[in-house]
Amino acid sequence: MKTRFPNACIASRIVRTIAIVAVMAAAFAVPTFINPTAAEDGLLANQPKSEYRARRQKLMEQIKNGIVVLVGAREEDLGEVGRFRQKNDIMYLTGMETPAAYFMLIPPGLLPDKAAKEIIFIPPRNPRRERWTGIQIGPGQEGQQKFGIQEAASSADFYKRLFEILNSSPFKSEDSAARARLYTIVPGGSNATTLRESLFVERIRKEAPHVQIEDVSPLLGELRKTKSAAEIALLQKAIDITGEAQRDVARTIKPGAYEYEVQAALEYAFARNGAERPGFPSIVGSGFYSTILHYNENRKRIEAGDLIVVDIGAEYSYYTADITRTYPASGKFTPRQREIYQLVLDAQRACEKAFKPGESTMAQLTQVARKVMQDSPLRDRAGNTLDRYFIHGLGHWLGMDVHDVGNYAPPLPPNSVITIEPGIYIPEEKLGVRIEDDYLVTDKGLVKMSGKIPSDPDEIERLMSSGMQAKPASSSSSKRSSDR
Ligand SMILES: [Mn+2]
Repeated sequence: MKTRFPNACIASRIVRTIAIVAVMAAAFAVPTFINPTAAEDGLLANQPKSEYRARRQKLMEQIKNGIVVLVGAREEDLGEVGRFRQKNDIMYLTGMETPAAYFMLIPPGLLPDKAAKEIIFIPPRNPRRERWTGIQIGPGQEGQQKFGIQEAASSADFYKRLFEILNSSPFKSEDSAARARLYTIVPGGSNATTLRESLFVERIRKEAPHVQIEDVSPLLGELRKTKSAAEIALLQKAIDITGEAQRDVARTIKPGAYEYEVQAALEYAFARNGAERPGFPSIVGSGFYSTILHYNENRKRIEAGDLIVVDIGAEYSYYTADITRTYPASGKFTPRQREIYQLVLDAQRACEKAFKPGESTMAQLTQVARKVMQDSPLRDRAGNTLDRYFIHGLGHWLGMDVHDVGNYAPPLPPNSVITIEPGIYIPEEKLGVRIEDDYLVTDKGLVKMSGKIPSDPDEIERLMSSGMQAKPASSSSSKRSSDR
């Protein structure tokens, strides 16, 4: 397993990111249905406009019998403390961060005598509000120019335009198989973050009950599952920033420190390196809490002898890393901690080795990890093998969502990005170990994108001891050094 760019530092990665993005801009042909006058230059959220256009084109090729409508995020959805973040699906297709927007895609020939159309609906300019919010690009020429989209209409006209289409003849055909559909996000369950989509679906069901509504999520999931070079570059950047943060974690952990101090250090490393936010709540779990998978209160004092599971991911330009390391509070693993740590690492390495391009599925790799634990001579206090303490899935897609979208059943396709994160959690020993890395799937094998971040137990101990020596000598740290 080799890292792709083993010697690159963060700064050179930024240059590389820009270079890759520029190459991608040139590589994508302009689809014919798009307004050719739209500006070709410029990036949206660090990706070329042509990239978003190619995604819309791909989606349109798959949906010929209906329109697609997506509802964007609103500022008020995020409450008093939230900073605006666009919803991932609409962001993926448009690169548009305007609050309270809608997106519509109409394939060619669906409406009689009408060409294909892609429309964003955004709020009209409001100079008084812009004194508070800063400049918001409005509908019309400026919106079309800025977002490289065929039409930028006013969101005030959204429902009028939508119902005109939904009440046109293709949506009212007698033959239900031939009838045009409305493709949108149909949320499952009552999830607050998808509430706006639910309200949209409810309104259509009420006001246009004849319309057949289809969930577009599976199609978008498959599109988002495989990443372009520009997306991979952004993920690599998020991963590198997270690597910097894990190094700071190793320097901060010591007996007597609080979990939130570790959180502060790592989130400072995120911000310092340009990450917009953590991609998910940072997990710093020490002692017993190392065995709680999604512990993120981070309030406990770290005690000598604890293991600390640190599961974190920086988000950079809408793409998040997800990397877990496990550290010994005192800078050195106990023999018991080390043997379990090594077993988890062996399980991860076995998965890397077992991976076969075009064949391996996530379920098969999970079995590989499980078998390593079953075959190990290590036991719990009752004499059981330790696979029973591997209580979660082996990994997941990684992308705009930390648990990214897409079907897991087929073999892992080239250009998908996955995590491999075996873990063993033994509450009665207050001992949890998880090791999580991020991998690019290629047709030649896995590329470990987080390979520069140490995970070998000796390297972890070395990293921690260099951190302890770098600090002004306190009595406790000098004592720990002499213990070794
Ligand atoms: Mn994960």
